[in-house]
Amino acid sequence: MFTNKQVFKEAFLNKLASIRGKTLQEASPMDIYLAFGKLIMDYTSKNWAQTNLDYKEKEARQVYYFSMEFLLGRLMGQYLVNLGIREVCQEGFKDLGINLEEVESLEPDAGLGNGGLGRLAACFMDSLASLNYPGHGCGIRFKYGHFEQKIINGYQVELPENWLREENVWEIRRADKAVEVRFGGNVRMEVVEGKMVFHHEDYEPVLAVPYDVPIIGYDNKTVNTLRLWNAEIADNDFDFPSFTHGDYLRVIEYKRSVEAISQLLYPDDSHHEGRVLRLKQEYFLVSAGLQSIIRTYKKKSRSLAYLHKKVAIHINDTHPALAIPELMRILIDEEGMGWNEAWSITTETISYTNHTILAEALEKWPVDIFKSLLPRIYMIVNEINERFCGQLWNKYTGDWQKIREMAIIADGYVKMAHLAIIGSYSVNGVAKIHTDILKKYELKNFYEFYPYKFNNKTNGITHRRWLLKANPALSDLIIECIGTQWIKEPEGLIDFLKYRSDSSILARLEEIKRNNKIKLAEIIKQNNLVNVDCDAIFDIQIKRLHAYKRQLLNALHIMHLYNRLIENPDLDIVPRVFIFGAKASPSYHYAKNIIKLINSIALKINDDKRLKDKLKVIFLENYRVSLAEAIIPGADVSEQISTASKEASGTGNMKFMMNGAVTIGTLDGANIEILDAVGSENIVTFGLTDREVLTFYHHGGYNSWEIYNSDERIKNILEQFVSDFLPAPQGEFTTIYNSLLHNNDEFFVLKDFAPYVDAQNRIDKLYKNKQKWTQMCLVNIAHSGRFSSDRTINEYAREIWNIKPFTSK
Ligand code: 26V
Repeated sequence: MFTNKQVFKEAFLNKLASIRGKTLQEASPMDIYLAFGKLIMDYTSKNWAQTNLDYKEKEARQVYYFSMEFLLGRLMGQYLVNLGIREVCQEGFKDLGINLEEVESLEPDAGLGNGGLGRLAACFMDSLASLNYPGHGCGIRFKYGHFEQKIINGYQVELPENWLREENVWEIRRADKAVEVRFGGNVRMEVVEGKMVFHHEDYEPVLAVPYDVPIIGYDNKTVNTLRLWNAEIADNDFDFPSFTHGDYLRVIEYKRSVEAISQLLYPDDSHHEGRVLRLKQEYFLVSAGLQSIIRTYKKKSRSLAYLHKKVAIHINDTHPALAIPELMRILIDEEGMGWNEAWSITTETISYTNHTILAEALEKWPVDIFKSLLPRIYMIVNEINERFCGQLWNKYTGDWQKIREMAIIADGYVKMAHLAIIGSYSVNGVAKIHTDILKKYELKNFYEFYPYKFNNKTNGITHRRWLLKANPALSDLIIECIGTQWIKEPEGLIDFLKYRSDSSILARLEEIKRNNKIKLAEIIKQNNLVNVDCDAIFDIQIKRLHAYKRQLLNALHIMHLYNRLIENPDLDIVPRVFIFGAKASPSYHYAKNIIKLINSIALKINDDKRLKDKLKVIFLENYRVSLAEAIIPGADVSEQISTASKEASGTGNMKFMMNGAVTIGTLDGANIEILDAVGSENIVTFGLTDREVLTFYHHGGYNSWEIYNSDERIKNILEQFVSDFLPAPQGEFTTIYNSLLHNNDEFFVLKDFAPYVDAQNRIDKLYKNKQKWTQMCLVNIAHSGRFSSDRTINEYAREIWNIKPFTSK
């Protein structure tokens, strides 16, 4: 293939001519990007086709990962790294006067996800392919990904993210593989030869057209498929009766309503809102996905009785939980199977991951909406529910309360988590503490009923994106020290520990961090017009904006530092740059208000000469995957400060440790496992434990006024929020003030304030001993291997999916 740069250059120039009709002189940057993209697709096409053929011929057991979200970010750079051709392309381009990084930066992020859950799905895709697992993704090709965030006058403003404006070079439309998904209508029942038969009639047909994206494994021949479905109107639906009557506008209206299904990603990951369109999206995804799986399966003309032997289907949270009744529908209505057999196949095929304990995020659909949109599916869910309640009755005879609590349909709602648990053979949480809380509290009843279904799979991140690609300088140093084995077996990073006392390696690690900080400072300068000191501590909190993630606690601490410095400008503290990146859901007013608060604090602080540049606050707009890749390598401190028990796992925490940042964190989610891995000397933890938090919730005993009245620092800061101290309209932050005092501080911000300040002081002390600090960074990097999604995927493969790496023999 590209054996040397000469070969590459020739291939590239040919491609440019053949698909853009241009020579290099005439080519625009976009021409270059598109031609190069096509060339990469050509390069991988043979392996892609071969992988598909192998899976088909060897009849390997395959897993399909169903997810409403795949937060892929950019693909070009990762493809080049995984194909092992990044260097040769870079050199070839250099000869042609082209800068590869600039080409890569023309790619829009595929922002088909909100946050952790969507990014996890993307990391899993990379690990599946890199470990040679037959595993594919199934999702929706949203026309508009997560919104583009602008900060205007300190406020978040949302713009549509039209990522498909230019051609998407990574996808292949497969119109021949389209399937039909049916909404609404009626179900007519008929008894045929003593058997009940169901006819779905007068439904609205929607054409689901797949777009396939290759998922290229690292240094192997595996190319898996991420299949994203697009909603379209079937050509022959254009001639439905009203059209012939000339009702042209209605036809266009109809077309629009069909296409709306894959139009946009819902930009909320904390509040379930029962919108019909969202339910339509969910059914569209699972119906299209399942039909295509069954069709492929049947090509081998095997009996569907063995489906579960060849196919594993995983549902990422409850969003694709309709896969359960949809698989039942296909097996019963289309394949003529009996209920019991269909149920046993379904429950041996489907497995489910829970990603949150926040009650307000749990999906439940009003029965009337559900029934009229999905009449046949509703009948099936109803049947599942009745049979399940029968089982409950046998075990808990007379305990109506418990039966109502566990039912799928109750109080006029269909509860998707209950459906997911009942219809799958495995239920997992995403970090030890999260799984324990599910078993002990949130899903206690279900754990009691199905103890064997519950298990933990601690999340992970792909080190190939978050270290190898995002931080090439650090990767090179690691390779120089311990070789390249860790790229395939990330737990091998532990060998780097040998260098923890090697002062020359520590010095180089320090230098790499400093250079990464310089790069980050340039981004800050460009975007925020602020100069920051690269010898300051870069203290970073980047994640979705949520009350429970407590960006507010961080803000309170910044205000506290500010007040201390104003009081004593000579205070001996290491200068700090506090960096934030976060999108708030457009309808989450409280979260948007916190963004305004942070920006107001930034405005107040950044220009105050009295601080002698010891404090800067930066809010980077439009946080997304590609920005995360630029930020994380330059971090000194990783802020993971959620209210204990609330953050199921967190994955940003893992990205930071892998890049040699020190965590300041609560005992929540995977922070606890990071603590176990690195030891208490290499992480700074603080605050209430999950037990304490849950005890306060259940038994009371917390009064935020008491803290306000006894801690002058807090009192001062809160009064500054509601006086004219900050540059913002009068009363702008009253709601925040009230949430802390008049609403009793649901997330224990005030309660954890003093411990947080102490923890921040420990950070300051630790950083003053630079050699010691760098040693902590090294220890974090060395222990980060177990947080690679390779470890996670191996566990899913062995303990849930029962799939094996594919070997061609
Ligand atoms: C919920 C909802 C609610 C209805 C509207 C649309 C929507 C979209 C996404 C979600 C999922 C929220 C759950 C979630 O993202 N959980 C995060 O999952 C990460 C991966 O497991 C984990 O690291 C984070 O701690 C957890 O918050």
